Amino acid sequence: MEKTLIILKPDALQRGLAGRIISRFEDKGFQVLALKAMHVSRDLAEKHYAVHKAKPFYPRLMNYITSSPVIVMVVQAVGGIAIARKMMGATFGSQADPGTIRGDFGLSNSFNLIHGSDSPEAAETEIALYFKPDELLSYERGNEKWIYDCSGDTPE
Ligand code: IDP
Ligand code: MG
Repeated sequence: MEKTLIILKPDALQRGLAGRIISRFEDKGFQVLALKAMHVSRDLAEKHYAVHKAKPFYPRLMNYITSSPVIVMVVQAVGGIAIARKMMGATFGSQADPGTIRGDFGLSNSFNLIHGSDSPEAAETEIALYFKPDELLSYERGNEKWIYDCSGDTPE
């Protein structure tokens, strides 16, 4: 099982798309382990996007992510990091394929609705930035055995 950090960015909430985006993760079978609405502080934004500090779009990215509240969540699935990235689509809304979240809901290359961790290392760091360890739930789902074939050693 892989945990990943998903952020429904300010445009997702402002445009009233948050519920539909969350539904896609539920529909796919991801398990939600944590979810909260919050305002991203400048300090947190700088920590989260430190790798982009030198990029030309960095100042606008800082303004964007701190401009209005977000919903941040931790979701889990087998291979969940790559699956979530596929569901999000390409970074630019103008290029993301139809059927993906960015492809279906946005046009902008900057306001692209959603963040998802891009590696296990990033997921661990990002989850720790947004959630305290005791905010992550651990619970059994009643339908787990219909989401995965659990008859073997690992869910398949
Ligand atoms: P990702 O969100 O698909 O992983 P990254 O390259 O990590 O994309 O960029 C982080 C965020 O910075 C993007 O989601 C987007 O909001 C913004 N961004 C990336 N590239 C550009 C750009 O060329 N112009 C404007 N904003 C950008
Ligand atoms: Mg990225």
